[in-house]
Amino acid sequence: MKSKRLLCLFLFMFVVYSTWGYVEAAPICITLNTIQKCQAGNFFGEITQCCPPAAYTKGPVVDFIPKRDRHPGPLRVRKALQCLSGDELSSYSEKLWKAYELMQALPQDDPRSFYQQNAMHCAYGSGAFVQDGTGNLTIDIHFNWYFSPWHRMFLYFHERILQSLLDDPTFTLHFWNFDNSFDAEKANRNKEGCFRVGHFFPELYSDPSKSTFHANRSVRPFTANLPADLSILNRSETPLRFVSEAVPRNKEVMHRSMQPGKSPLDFHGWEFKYGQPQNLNISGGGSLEFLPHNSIHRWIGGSTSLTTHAPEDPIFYVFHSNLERLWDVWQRLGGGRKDPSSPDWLDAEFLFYDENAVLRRVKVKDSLVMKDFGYTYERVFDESWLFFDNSTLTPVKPSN
Ligand SMILES: [Cu+2]
Repeated sequence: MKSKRLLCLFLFMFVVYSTWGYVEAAPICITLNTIQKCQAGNFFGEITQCCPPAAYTKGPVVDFIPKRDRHPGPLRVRKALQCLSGDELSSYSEKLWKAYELMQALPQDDPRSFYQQNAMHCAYGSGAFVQDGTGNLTIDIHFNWYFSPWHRMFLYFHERILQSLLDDPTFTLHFWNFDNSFDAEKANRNKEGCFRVGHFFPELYSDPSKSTFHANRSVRPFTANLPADLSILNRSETPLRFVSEAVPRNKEVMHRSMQPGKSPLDFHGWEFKYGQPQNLNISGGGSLEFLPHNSIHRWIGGSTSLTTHAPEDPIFYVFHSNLERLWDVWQRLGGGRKDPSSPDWLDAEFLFYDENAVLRRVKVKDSLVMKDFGYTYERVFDESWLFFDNSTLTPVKPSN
């Protein structure tokens, strides 16, 4: 661990004192220096001011190793929102709404506040952070291979803050199972899990009187019986109006996005290393980020379609929990699906604020095993896209 810290320090010094202007590729490391030197961001022309509050940039920084540090006790289960019912639905709704009320009531300059949750994502996503010692090379966690690990860590600390505000370490952020377009309840009556269609916008996030509501959305999430459209990005702003149209296309998008690919980068996105300029090409995103993820952002619309504002809508956190679940599913499918093995990815480090507003440092290599973070996901009907009947695509089977 110490040697990696030294590696980051060495790289910083190397660039500062280098007279050749040539930088060896290495992992991106966000340090206290990075946070302290945060600047106005620029997201495709939108000038952003989303740096962490100055009073919280002095440190200390505490390492967080999920496998070692996670909460004791059984794994918490993130459940599919479409299957919550009865008492479980009532008690979960009350807690969820209360948690966001409390988070939204925190002062804007508290790193745990709802305002700062968006700001952190914005800082990491609009070039507000500059790679240490490079002068002007900015950082982004979209359109490249940091997408999945960074968002997993971000959600994890977001959930820890919600738990702390509720004073309930068992509180769990559930997920919007937007990829499931099939009703498989009858066929799976005796199996444990959720087999209901999941592609409609979750009702828990649709009530204007509740803290999980967000008015700045397009009409699509508010339109009854309109399924999420996972290929909207590839066509136009007009979503598929009927379930019969959306189902086959969603299935195809999901199947393709979850393929092994020719290299791990097909799933994870383009490499992005220390000393390289930030990539602003949307095609740099891996198959999960590029199509289902970007399509859901656009389909919800409003502020959710903007990187700099998307986490202002609480739905952000439950559709992203489904994306990180899908990373876990992809890993477990096997068949050549493997995360990158490059140290330039594995040794990258990011900083987040925890429930005590303390900066925590997590490495990509410590974020690869979901269960290390202390939770798992309810079984859902991934078979809805797993066995795609199309001769041009290779059918895949789950390994467990
Ligand atoms: Cu993001």
